[in-house]
Amino acid sequence: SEYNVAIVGATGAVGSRMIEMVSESKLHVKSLKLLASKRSAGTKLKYKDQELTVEETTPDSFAGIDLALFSAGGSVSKKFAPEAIKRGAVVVDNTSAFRMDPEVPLVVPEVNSEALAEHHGLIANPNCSTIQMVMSLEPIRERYGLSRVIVTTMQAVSGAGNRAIKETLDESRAYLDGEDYKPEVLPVKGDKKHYQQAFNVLPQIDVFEDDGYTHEEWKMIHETKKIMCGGDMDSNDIQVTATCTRVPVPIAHSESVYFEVLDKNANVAGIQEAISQFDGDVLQDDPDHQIYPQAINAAGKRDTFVGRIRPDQENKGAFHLWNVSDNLLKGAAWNSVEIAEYLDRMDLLHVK
Ligand code: A2P
Ligand code: 11C
Repeated sequence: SEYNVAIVGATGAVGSRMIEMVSESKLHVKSLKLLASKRSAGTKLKYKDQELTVEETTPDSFAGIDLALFSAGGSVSKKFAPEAIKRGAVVVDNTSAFRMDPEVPLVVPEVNSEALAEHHGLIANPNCSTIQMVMSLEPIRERYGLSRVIVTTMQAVSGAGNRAIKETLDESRAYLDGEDYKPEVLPVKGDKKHYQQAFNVLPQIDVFEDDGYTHEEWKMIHETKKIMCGGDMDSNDIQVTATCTRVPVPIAHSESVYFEVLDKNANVAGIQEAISQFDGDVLQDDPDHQIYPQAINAAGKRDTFVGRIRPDQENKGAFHLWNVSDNLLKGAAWNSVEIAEYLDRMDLLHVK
C-alpha cells in the first residue's frame, strides 16, 4: 500500500532524523506532512528533492493520514495521538506517554515484533537507552537465558533535544575562552537547578522519582521487562537496575552492562557469535587491536555496536559488555520507522 505520513515534532533533533529515515525507508510514501508547534509553522525543510513547509499541529492535521510518527514530547502525544487515531491513523509514539499502558505494544522490532499484532492504533517506541541495551542482550538471552542486568549509561546530550546540544557547545566554547555561561537546559529543562555539562558528567537524566532513582532509570527497568518478558513491566524473570548519566557527547549513548545468564556453559566466544549473527548488531570486540565501540563512530549509523565482552572474575555465569548506538537513530527515529516497515510487511498498518 501507499501511505500518507505525518511527522509531529519535525523540527526537533529526532524529528529531523525521522524525515531522513522516512526518505530512505522501504515504505511507499504518497505524501509527507511536517508538523510542529505554532512557533515554527512556515519553516521550510528538505525531504528528498522537495521543500516542505512545516505546519502547526491541530486535530485536523491528521485528516487523511495513515501513519503518524510523534516526537514532540509527552504532552503533545497525549493531546494529539488520540486525535490522529480517531481519524484513522496508526501512531508510532517516541515519547514516554503511553509506554506503560498494557494496551500499547512497546516494540524493538528485532526483539519483540510479535507484540505488534496486538496494537489498537498506537505503538510505543522505547526510550533510547533501553533500545540499545535490549538490542545487545536479546541475542544473549536467546542463547543462554538472562536473569540479571546492572547497567550504567553514558548518554549523549542530544537525548535532551536540540537546545541541549546548543547549550553544551556554547558552554564548551565559553569555558575554553574563560567566559561565564549560565546553563538553562541541562540536566533537565523543567527541573529547578541547572548545571554545567561541558567537561562534566551529570548523574541525572530526567527528574528524580521514588527511592532515589530518576525517571530515566525507572524507564530502563520497566521498559526492559516489558520488551523482554512478554509485555510484563513488573516481571521477576529478569532483574534490572540502572544508573543513568549524561556525558558531553553530542550523539550516541554508551552503556556499561553487567549481566548474569542462566546457562552455566555460557562463554565469551558464544556471546560474540550470537551478537554478530543478530540483525541490527555489529560486534566490535578485539582488545588485541584496540577495537571497541565508540560514540563518534556510531553517530549516523543505525546499528548497535557491542564490544568489551568479558567474564566477571568472581561470579560464574556473569559477564560485562560495552554497547554504543546513535540515540537519535536506533534509539528513536530509525526504530520508529522500522516499526512502521514491520507493520506494513505484517499487514498491520491500519487501525482495527
Ligand atoms: P517547534 O520547532 O515548533 O518548537 P527537540 O526534541 O529537539 O527539543 O524538539 C522538540 C520538537 O517538538 C520540535 O519539533 C518542536 O517544534 C515540537 N513541539 C514542541 N511543542 C509542540 C507543540 N505544542 N505542538 C507540536 N509540536 C511541538
Ligand atoms: C535522554 N533518553 O537521553 C532520554 C531522551 O523517554 O523518550 C528520551 C526520553 C524518552 O535524555
